[in-house]
Amino acid sequence: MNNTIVVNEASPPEVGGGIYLRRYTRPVLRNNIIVNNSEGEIIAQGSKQEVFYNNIWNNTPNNYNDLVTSIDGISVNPLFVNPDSGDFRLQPGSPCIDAGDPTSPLDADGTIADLGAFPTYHFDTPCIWLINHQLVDEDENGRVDAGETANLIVTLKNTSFEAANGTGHRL
Ligand SMILES: [Ca+2]
Ligand SMILES: [Ca+2]
Repeated sequence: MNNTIVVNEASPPEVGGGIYLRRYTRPVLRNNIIVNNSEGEIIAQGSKQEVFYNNIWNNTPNNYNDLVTSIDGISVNPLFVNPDSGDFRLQPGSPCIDAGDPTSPLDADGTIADLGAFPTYHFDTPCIWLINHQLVDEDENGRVDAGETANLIVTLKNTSFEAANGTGHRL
């Protein structure tokens, strides 16, 4: 789930430049972006795949081959920020934003999951997220005992496309 698979190649006669699904497997492909791959995007051999909520687009010579189960998803340009330089984040307005399975865990901004590995959050101003925190006590026994000091280590990330300067940013 939530992979971004771009510009993979399989040399003929090999197939499955994007994903190759062997017979008798039952994978679930969900919330992925699979674009611009060559020699076959998803190749399936008679297995029962569940392929939902993916953006599968512009793969050559085709997007699917021999898939058994129904397919539900989109096939459009994902509007990466700068794929030529390896930046596969989603531009604001990308059709992959909020296009994931509504029953998947929500993105960090509380919206429906984006497709792919790099969700874009819904803020028009820089926003800094608390993505991890850890309380480290002196003797590392997991509690701050009476008279003991501890360090709170926080990890913040600016999830927007702009620098966050000054004050007033949301945590
Ligand atoms: Ca989202
Ligand atoms: Ca302690």
